[in-house]
Amino acid sequence: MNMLNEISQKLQQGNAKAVKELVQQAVDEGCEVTAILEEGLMAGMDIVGEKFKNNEIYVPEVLIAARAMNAGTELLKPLLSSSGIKAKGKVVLGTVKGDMHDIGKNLVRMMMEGKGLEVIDLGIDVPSEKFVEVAEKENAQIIACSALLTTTMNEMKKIVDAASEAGIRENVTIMVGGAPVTDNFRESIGADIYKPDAASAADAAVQACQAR
Ligand code: B1M
Repeated sequence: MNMLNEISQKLQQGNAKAVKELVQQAVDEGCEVTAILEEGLMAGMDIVGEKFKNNEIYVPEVLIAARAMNAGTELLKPLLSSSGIKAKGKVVLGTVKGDMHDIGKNLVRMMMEGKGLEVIDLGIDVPSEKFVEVAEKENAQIIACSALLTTTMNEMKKIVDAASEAGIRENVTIMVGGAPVTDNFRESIGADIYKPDAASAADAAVQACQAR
């Protein structure tokens, strides 16, 4: 098995220690940083994302794999910035105001980072104005918001309205998700993308960034 394949395999198994060692070894042996990232780490996370989408694995496995991914990307970060590789796009992510649920949101972040996006994670209980303020300041292509409560999902409409009021609506794709959210709901509030799970949210975010 080649080393990049081995990195992908160990990531899928959630073996952070092995991933870290293999990534270091690959760097030391002169392997290209982009290859380590794309053919090793991201390839592994893609498989994890697919399995998660198909209910072949569950939240704990994804979190463990994501931790292994982080162990690898931490090592590569300084090399990536010095090699001038740009992120595929910038996302401002958060759980909406009044909502403290963040497990799904964190999965979305990990999957997005696994796809090469830069994610600014605002955390939980984020007011609509904050999403818009940060997206504007950071020139983000995407605002991604998560809600787990039927009582807080209406905050998403406030985010769409706040983006319009700030004059940035045309410049930003607004993505919504979380257990109570549906595509009908997305349409009713004028948001752009609804995805039911973290893996498809990450795919859609990359596509949206590429389309801009
Ligand atoms: Co809360 N809670 N909770 N809870 N909680 C639910 C959501 C609930 C369905 C439980 C129930 O009654 N059966 C219910 C909501 C009912 C409703 O509104 N219809 C509920 C309630 C009522 C509450 C409280 C009000 C309880 C109380 O205090 N009386 C309270 C509210 C606090 C608040 O937020 N203000 C509360 C509190 C909590 C805890 C703090 C204890 C804890 C959260 C811990 C944390 O997140 N750090 C908690 C938990 C764990 C749950 C359940 C059990 C699990 C949620 C979860 O993490 N699922 C949940 C019941 C359930 O779902 N079985 C429940 C796993 C996670 C991976 O899934 O977040 O859906 P999820 O994310 C998915 C997709 O939705 C999607 O991707 C992920 C998978 O790939 N996704 C996106 C998520 N965000 C996305 C964004 C996208 C795209 C996809 O694009 C931007």
